[in-house]
Amino acid sequence: MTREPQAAVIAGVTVDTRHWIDGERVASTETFTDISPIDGGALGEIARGTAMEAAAAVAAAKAAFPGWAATPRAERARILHAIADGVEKRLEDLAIVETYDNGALLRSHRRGVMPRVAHNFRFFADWLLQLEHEDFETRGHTNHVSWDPAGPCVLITPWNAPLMLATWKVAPALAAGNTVVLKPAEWSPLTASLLADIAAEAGLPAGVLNVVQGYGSEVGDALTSHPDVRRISFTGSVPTAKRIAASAAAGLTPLSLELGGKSPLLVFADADLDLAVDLAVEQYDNAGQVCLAATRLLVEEPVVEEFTRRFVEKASALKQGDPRDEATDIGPNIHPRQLEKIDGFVQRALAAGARVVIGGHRNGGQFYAPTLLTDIDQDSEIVQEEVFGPVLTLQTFADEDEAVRLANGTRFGLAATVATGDPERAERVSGQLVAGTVWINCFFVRDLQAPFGGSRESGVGREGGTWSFDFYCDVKNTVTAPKGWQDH
Ligand code: TXE
Repeated sequence: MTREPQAAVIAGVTVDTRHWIDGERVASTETFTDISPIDGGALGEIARGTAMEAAAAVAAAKAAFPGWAATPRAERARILHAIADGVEKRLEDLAIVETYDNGALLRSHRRGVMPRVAHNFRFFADWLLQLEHEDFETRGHTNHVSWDPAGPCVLITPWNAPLMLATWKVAPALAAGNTVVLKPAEWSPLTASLLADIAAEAGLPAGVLNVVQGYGSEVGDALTSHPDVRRISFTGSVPTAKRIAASAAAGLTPLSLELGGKSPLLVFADADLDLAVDLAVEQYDNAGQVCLAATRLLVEEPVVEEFTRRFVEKASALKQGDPRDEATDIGPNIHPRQLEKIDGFVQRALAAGARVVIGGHRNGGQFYAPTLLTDIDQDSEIVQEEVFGPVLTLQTFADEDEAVRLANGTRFGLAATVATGDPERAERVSGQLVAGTVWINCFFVRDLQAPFGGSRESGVGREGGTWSFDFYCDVKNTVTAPKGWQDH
């Protein structure tokens, strides 16, 4: 249908549903309907971008690049802090809109996610100011290494933590002096639009941040194959990543990929079992739509019975329901298609002989019951493929070697969690795990200065602290001859 999208009003908050290109709102002739996972209701008509808007956004980013790149670091940092101020000022609006849009808990958005969004800007602003490579000498010559901005960056982001994941990329890209075209996921397009408003109010010049809405299949190629794009950063699925990587390869455009996972939680018999159970139940957060989630529970044989008993008791007490309700622990899954996909994985696992410990079925509306499946083979689909729903599997191991073999036995390598009371074991095991992040007796602790990313099919490259600047900058070495060189 051809319509002129303008705005959606979500619980009293107005969100412009057009693109944001070169400091202006731009409509598309076509729109798509954004649906809330809470009740399936329409939230608004969103501009359905085409190659034309993608090209306009990259052109705006290209035109704005020299000015922003030449802006002194202190001024760039000041504007990033002003964006963080704006996020904090509109924190409640952002939290509410995000909850309506992707169904994750309002209390998490209020207390965890949106404060972290502000922190993303503050952190990279401050990191920029202290970013120096040491100069060094070679036979009297000085080497000066500088972090030069790279150019327009295309940032493509998913729906499971929309603004959080977008700003992990937007903040370092802008801090480094680059300009940005952000393409948020079509299932959760709204907070990116609010971010554009906030950035403009904070004084970010026109064209420095652009937001293109639409389906990845329709605007994606135009963005990722554009010859003026200097960096592509993507968080999402493996198949889409491979397509983007092929497109980036054609233009030799550097890219960073943060993809899915099938991370293990290893529970050794010497672990604090209550802690291990807490860590396991935490994996249902965000209805299981977390790339880092430790969805494979690997438990040492002597404690599996007791672990399972305590897990079932705790997981059964989780309250599934309206994500706006403070008492809710698990909200809906993002989209009917995602629910379909989750149930497909579970039903195929059951048909292949898996046993349900808890759940294993839909739970009305757009909910899937928190599920634990056991009696499964390492090679089975449910162990090997990312479900991206509240579905965990339980396997046992006899010793450390088997634990490591099972843990490493998928094509992913994003994260791993180890529960053990033995520090030497923790060191030994973590040293053998293939994972970008290993947590020992904890989960989800993430300092922005730490490297974050995945091995194998979980990704390419790392984000965080210096690693982000390594990616978003063209690092240059300037070698100067000794004083008096002209006398030679
Ligand atoms: O992802 P896509 P989907 C995994 C998870 C989930 C599955 C599918 O297992 O079930 O992926 O999710 C844009 N060129 N993760 O289909 O397609 C798209 O518009 C350029 C894990 O939603 O990868 C969106 O903005 N862009 C993950 C973004 O890519 C394209 C988070 C992600 O969508 C494009 C999300 C194209 N050709 C899903 N096609 C994680 N790592 O956390 C699509 N897009």
